[in-house]
Amino acid sequence: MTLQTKIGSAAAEAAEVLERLGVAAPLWTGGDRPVRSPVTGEVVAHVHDASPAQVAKAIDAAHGAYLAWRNVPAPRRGELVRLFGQELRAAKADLARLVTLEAGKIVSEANGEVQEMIDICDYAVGLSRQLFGLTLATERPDHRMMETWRSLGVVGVISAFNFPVAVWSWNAALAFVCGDACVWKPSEKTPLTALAVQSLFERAAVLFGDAPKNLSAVVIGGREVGEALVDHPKVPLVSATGSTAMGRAVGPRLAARFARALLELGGNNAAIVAPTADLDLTLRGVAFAAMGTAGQRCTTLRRLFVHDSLYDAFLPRLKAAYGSVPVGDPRQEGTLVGPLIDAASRQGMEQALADAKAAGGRVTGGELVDVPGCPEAVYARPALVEMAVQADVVRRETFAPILYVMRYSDLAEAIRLQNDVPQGLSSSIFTNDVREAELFISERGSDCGIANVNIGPSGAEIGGAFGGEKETGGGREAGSDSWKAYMRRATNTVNYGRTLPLAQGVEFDV
Ligand code: UN1
Repeated sequence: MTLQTKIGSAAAEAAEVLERLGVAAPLWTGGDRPVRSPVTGEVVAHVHDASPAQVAKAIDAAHGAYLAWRNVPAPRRGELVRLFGQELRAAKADLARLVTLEAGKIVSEANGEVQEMIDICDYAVGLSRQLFGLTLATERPDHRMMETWRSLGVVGVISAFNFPVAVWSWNAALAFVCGDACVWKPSEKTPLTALAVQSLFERAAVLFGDAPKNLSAVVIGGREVGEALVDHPKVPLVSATGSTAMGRAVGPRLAARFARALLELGGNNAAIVAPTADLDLTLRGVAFAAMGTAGQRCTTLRRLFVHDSLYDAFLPRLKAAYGSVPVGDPRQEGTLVGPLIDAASRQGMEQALADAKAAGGRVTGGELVDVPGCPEAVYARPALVEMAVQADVVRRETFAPILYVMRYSDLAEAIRLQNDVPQGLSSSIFTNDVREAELFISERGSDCGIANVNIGPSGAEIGGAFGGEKETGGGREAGSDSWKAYMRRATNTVNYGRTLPLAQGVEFDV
């Protein structure tokens, strides 16, 4: 399959958008690190890596900002986040365009990503008046016991290419209202969007007036930059999104210095299509969750268990969707599947497909899609692989658009298989049987951090806590009480009497 037209330069467009977003040219020209657009494969910019010493300097400066910021009342801190949300609204189309150019997302998904940032800003503004603690029953007379939530310090944020800006905002919007500062290491594949967000944040800070300088910083680079952030004693929390391998490296380093880790790692998300499923709705849910974002979300649907009674009716419809889904330039209207991020991603996809075939899998799709004039861009048709069993290749996460489909006859067995992977991020059941739906989300059901009914596993809203179990890392971000990760809880007991009764009846009279 071939795209009809040669697609336009991404470099010229990126330059225009960066300028409109106020990112100074010296930040994205003249550096040693080339930035490629997966849309065309072109190098669109050259950014500057931070040295470990520069990372330490950024952290020290952020720590200085934190010491001032923590004294600002939380609702006033919320005002800065409100202004930042306004900047995001005004720049939505440009920032989304940059997300498309740098991460390859189709236009509506790129807009959705920026919308997610706006949503978390609104959420954080409300939260800035709700950072409440409890008053607790004390066993001693004339005493009061309460818990108060205090700011934490400098929060390190390590983000991945697939949500190059939204994931930072889930952390940063909460961290700022909680009284913290942030130092952000974006994926080395997507530094431009991070520079753009930093520029918008700085605009908001100017409007705010007296925000301390250096409340937010971006440090670009590879592993050494991440390590400098992870190892710095003035960073009490690192929130890291990426592969399980990355989490395995980051987690123990943080633990060694008793810092907190908030980990959002791999997912190997499944859905069960039960006998009473509404197949039209299921088809759309599965198609978006499995093929959307070219299979490059942590929450992408990777495993599908279809009940025997529907398998032969449902599979041809799903295969037809795989055969017809428009793959191509994500800027073009009508495209639903954009490029893979790079050639390494394609290699991983090919390896997984070869392994699946060797394990008896029957592959539909998965071939390269040729885009004229862009030999270095990687476009692939999503692959559907029918598997007789949940082989090893199915149990590992391949960050590419591959959906493994398996039959099931017994729901308990399907739930066992859905849970029988190392990862535990997101999961779904499609059913209209209330018993099945409730069982799936019960104690004996899905073991994931996210368990949905009649919705695919991807596309979570910010209002809920986002994250997963097992090798997904256990972190929770965004809504519910996730804000507590960015604060320090203090228990305060006050004696307003004239005697000193000790707890547990202990006597100690001197
Ligand atoms: C991720 O893939 O890194 O639920 C995050 C979703 C999005 C976030 C995914 N809101 O798909």
